[in-house]
Amino acid sequence: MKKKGNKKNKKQEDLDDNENIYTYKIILIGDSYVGKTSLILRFCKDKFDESSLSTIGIDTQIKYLMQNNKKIELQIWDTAGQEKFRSLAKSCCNQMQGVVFVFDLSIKETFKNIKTWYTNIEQIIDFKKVGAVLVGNKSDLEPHNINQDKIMEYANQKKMEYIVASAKKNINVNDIFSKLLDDIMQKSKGKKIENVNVHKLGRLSVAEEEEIIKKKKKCC
Ligand SMILES: Nc1nc2c(ncn2[C@@H]2O[C@H](COP(=O)(O)OP(=O)(O)OP(=O)(O)O)[C@@H](O)[C@H]2O)c(=O)[nH]1
Ligand SMILES: [Mg+2]
Repeated sequence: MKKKGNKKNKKQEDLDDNENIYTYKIILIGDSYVGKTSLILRFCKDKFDESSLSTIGIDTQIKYLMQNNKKIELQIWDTAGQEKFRSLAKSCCNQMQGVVFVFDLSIKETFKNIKTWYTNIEQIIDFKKVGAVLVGNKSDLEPHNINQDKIMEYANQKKMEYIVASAKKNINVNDIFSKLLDDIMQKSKGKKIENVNVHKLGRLSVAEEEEIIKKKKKCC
């Protein structure tokens, strides 16, 4: 006798990708003041705040987008770079499918500290399964005082894409998220991704879904 559960799973697998929405959780990590919140604000709202306040604990944002013909609900976790919040930021990483490591191109120390962040996070997540990108932010603040070859070498060694970006001038910000999603999808090809929620939202466009979320937010 066939089990009911198996039948249901088969049906779920057969659903057309157009009818599904994939929820991915990603997190931004890096020292305080490197521009994590600003990159998220630029990506989600196309805004920039010169006097952005330091994040306290963790913030989250949701962005709907299309990637590789898949509807994606991207849950973006914004961590606080301040020393006192570091263990909290690290502890959130084990639920993530992707990590964005951010440093400030104009402050050498922030790149050095990425190595420490990476080593700490590597203790709790496996980067063979979890996507990662390295971002040098504030590219508008020329000249940069960090040796780009060293950064490239580090990124190659860790098999991460390295993206030079500016939240202020909106340079390569979308690239950060699309390259990370590519990496996540590549690493999870043919496998079931842990913690990924796939659900049916109907045949709505991404814009229509964003509209629904906005309305929901207004009434709650
Ligand atoms: N010139 C320039 N300034 C930027 C850029 N991105 C962020 N900033 C500024 O850098 C400061 C810190 O930015 P935040 O986004 O708050 O930094 P954060 O990494 O979120 O900091 P924490 O929340 O404390 O961890 C703010 O004054 C921003 O306006 C950029 O691309 N270029
Ligand atoms: Mg912040």
